[in-house]
Amino acid sequence: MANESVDDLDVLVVGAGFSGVYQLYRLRDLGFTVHLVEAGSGLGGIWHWNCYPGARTDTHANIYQFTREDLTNGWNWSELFPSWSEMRAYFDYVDEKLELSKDISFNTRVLAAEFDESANKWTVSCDDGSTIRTSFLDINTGFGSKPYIPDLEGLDSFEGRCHHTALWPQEGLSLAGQRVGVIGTGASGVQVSQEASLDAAHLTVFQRTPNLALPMQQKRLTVEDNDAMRAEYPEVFPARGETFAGFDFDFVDKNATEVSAEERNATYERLWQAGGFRFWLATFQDTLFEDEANRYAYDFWRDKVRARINDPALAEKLAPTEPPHPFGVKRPSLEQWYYDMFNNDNVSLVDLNGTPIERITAKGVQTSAGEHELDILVLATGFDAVTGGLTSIDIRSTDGKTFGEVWADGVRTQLGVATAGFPNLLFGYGPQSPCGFCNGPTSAEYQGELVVQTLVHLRDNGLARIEATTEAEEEWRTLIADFWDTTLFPRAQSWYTGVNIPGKHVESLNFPLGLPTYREKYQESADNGYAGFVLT
Ligand code: NA7
Repeated sequence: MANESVDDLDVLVVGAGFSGVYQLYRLRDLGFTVHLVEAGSGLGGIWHWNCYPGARTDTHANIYQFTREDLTNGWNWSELFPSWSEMRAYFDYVDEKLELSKDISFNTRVLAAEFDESANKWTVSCDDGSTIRTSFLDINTGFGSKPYIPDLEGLDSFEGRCHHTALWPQEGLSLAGQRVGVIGTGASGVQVSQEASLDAAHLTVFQRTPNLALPMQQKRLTVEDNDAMRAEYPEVFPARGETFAGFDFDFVDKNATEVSAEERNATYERLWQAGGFRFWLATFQDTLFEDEANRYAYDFWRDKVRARINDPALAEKLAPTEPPHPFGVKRPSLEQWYYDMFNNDNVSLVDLNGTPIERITAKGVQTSAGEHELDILVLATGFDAVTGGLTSIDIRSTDGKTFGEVWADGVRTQLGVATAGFPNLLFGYGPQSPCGFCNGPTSAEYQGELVVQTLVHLRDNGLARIEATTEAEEEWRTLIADFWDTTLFPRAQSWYTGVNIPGKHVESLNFPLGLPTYREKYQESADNGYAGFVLT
C-alpha cells in the first residue's frame, strides 16, 4: 500500500507487536476492512527493534504467545525464556500461518493524524508520503516504542560505536574482543551486560541504581517438554485472565508478616528455585504494600545475591545492605549469570552515585574518577515508556491539540483505551491500562478482545463515533491514583511513573489494580452501553 492513498478502511491498526497483530487478525476475521502500518521491516514490535546481544523475554514461553490452537499446535519453543531471534522466528511463523503480511505496510511510520468531524474519519499521514482515511484508528505502539537517550555532554564526540539497545543495528554488532561500556542496569542493561561478559575484552557497567534482579532459571526445551506444556494450555491459558499480571501464577492469599519465619523462608526458597517472576508476583500478598513484608523479601534477595559475589565492596554496590527502594516496585529483571560475572577479571562496575559521568569523550566515558576507554558504548537507558508511542505521533484532537499537550499535566483516559477529544481512536497496551503491569501477549488478547468487541458493538448498532467523556477520565484517574498511594510503588524512581524522563508528569502510567479488575471495569462499561463514552 506504500505511497498510495487509501480511502475506505474501517480500521487502521498501528504497530505489529502482539497487540497490533491480534487486532489485525481478529478484526479481519470479523469482516472489518482493516490494514496495519508498521515502522519496522518485520513483525514483532519490541522483538523487532530490541535485537541487542542477549535480548530475551522475561516471561516463560508457555504464556508468551498467542493462544490459538492452530498456532500452538505447530510451534515448539527451544528455550523457556526465548531469545529475540526466536521471538522473531515465532512472529514469522504466525505471519505465514495467518497470512498477515498481505495486510501490512512495513517500513512505514505514521507521522500525523487529523479527525474530520463531518465524515467521522481520520486522515493518517505516513512517512512514505501515503495518506490513509479510516473510520477508526487503533494504535498499538506498546510501552517501549520511544527509546530514551539521556542528554549526556559530549555524546556526539564519541569515536567508537554507540547504540541504544532498542535501536541496535539490524545487521548485528558483535561485542567479542571489544571494550564495551553499558550505561543502565534495567532489564536491557542486565541482558546485554551478561552477554558482553562472555567474550568482550572488557565490560564496564555504569550503574546508577542496582537492579534487584531475580534468577531466570532458564531451561532448554525438548519436543517432549513442549508436548507437556501443550497438554497444560487448556488450564493455563484461561488462568492468565484471572491473575494480577496475566501470568499463570499469582500472589498468595497470605501475608509475609503473619506467617512464621520458617514458612516465610521456605516459601521464598521455593519461589526462588522455581524462577522467573515468581519471587515477585507469586509471593505474599502484602509484599508490595507493607514495609515490613517488603523488607523480608529484600533481605532474602540481598543475602542470596551477595553469596555469589566474591568482593564484599562490590557486593555492597550490587546488593546493598539497605534497599535502594522497596523490593519489586521498580521492575526487577531476570538474570542468569549477572552477579557472578562481576567476579571475572574482564568485568568492572562503576557506581555512578560515587563517581558520576562528567562527559562522554572521543575515547569513552569520563567520570569524576577518570576516563574509561571504550570501543562500544551501549545506551541501555530505557524508554519514554507507555505514553511515548502516542505522544511522538502528531495526532490532533478535535481542538487541534496533540496527546503531549492534552496530557502535559497528567494522562487522562477512559479505561486506558481512549481520550476525550480524540474520537474513534482506541489504543491497546497503552497508558492507564494494565500495560507495563501485564504480560504483553495476555493483554494483547484480553484487552485486545475488549477493544475488538467495542468496535463490533459500534458496527452492529450503526454507530459512527465513540469518544471518551472527561468525567469518566477523571474517575479512572482517581481510581488509579488512590490505589497507587496505598502501595509502595511511589517510592521508586522508575519508568512506571515517568520520572525517568526529564519534565514528564510523574504518576502511575499503568493501571495498577490488576488485570481481573480491569476486565471487570471494562465489561461493566460495555454492559451499560459503554458508559463513560459518548456513542453517536
Ligand atoms: P529501564 O528499566 O528504564 O532502565 C534504564 C536504565 O538506564 C536504568 O538503570 C537507569 O538508571 C539508567 N539510566 C537512564 N538514564 C541514565 C543516565 N543519564 N545516567 C546513568 N544511567 C541512566 O529500561 P530497560 O530498557 O532496561 O527496560 C525497560 C523495560 O523493557 C523493562 O522494564 C522490561 O519491561 C522491558 P536508574 O535506574 O534510573 O537509576
